[in-house]
Amino acid sequence: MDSTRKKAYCESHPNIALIKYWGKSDEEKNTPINGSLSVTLDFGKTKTEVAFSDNVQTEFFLNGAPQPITRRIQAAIDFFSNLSIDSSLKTNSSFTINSTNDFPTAAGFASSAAGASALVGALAGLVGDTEDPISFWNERNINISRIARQVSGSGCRSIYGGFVEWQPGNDETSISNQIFNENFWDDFVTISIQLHTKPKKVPSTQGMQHTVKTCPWALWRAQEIVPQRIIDAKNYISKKDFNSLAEIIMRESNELHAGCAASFPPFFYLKDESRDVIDAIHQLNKSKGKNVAAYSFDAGPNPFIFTEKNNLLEVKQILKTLDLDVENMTEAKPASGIITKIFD
Ligand code: 2P0
Repeated sequence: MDSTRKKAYCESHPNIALIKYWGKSDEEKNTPINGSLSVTLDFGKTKTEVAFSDNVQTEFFLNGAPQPITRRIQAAIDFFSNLSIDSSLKTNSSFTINSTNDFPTAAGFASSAAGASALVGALAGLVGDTEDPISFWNERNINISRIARQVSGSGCRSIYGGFVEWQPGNDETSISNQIFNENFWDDFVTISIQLHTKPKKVPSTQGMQHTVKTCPWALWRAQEIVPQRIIDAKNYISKKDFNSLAEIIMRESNELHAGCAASFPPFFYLKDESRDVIDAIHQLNKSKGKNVAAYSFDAGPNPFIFTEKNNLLEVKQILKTLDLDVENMTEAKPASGIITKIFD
């Protein structure tokens, strides 16, 4: 069988950061100013199929529509087509990449993390001719989360399932690791609320660069606050101590958005409705005498609410009492990392 006729398929889930990445130490290599910690969630998946191509240029289609090959996507393509570690793996080839998202369109996800992870998982599977690209490339001293990171920072965390840590460091050392798999905390539930809002004005990449340059305490937070939080969060997850983890999750979200507001000029992702959700969760937690729910916001106004199954009904009831202009509300549980298949 001519291995160049094979195709690789990879599926990957999105992830939400409990401890946030919001700044790069090296813009070209896409390394972060601090570590982060996320949970991979089964809100939907990106499915990517990659084949070798006889064309000069790689072609990339997303949901059937041709896409530009960005510098960062090109970096992953170049990596897998110009490998110098093993001449049998050298392809010098271009690829045809077909990617689809089955996210409920209203789930409120930026799909870049799952997209980057599925792309790298498929390229790594195809070039290695393997359905276990993580191990295959690890054995060759290549950590594929590093390549996913170069495509999109948060993408390196979607390589793995469950709770995942992304280490800061340089191009070689900034990789992700699974801390606990997707079955570890079965009661951990996430609700995504998609509000009726327009697309965000400030893309994440641009927003985080601006924050690092102009928020006077952005680097201080990265160096002095986040490292201990990661240690604490891992400890609380290991004990399934939702009450303590919830405070970290909420502080992390608040500090990301405070950093945007403390940038100059400031910029804002949260809306009044987002703040109504924040108030409601704090009121609920106060009435319970402990944190039974936590909110987190990415670079947008849409809340992600974390809770445990036994409190899910009550949390949903509270959210329904708010006068939110909701387009969609979806629930998710921790999901697996990449799944790769090879076929002819
Ligand atoms: C995160 N976000 O930790 C943070 C929190 C959004 C808010 O990672 O420039 O698409 O491609 O590395 O990963 C979104 O930014 O940015 C993000 P790039 P990315 O999940």
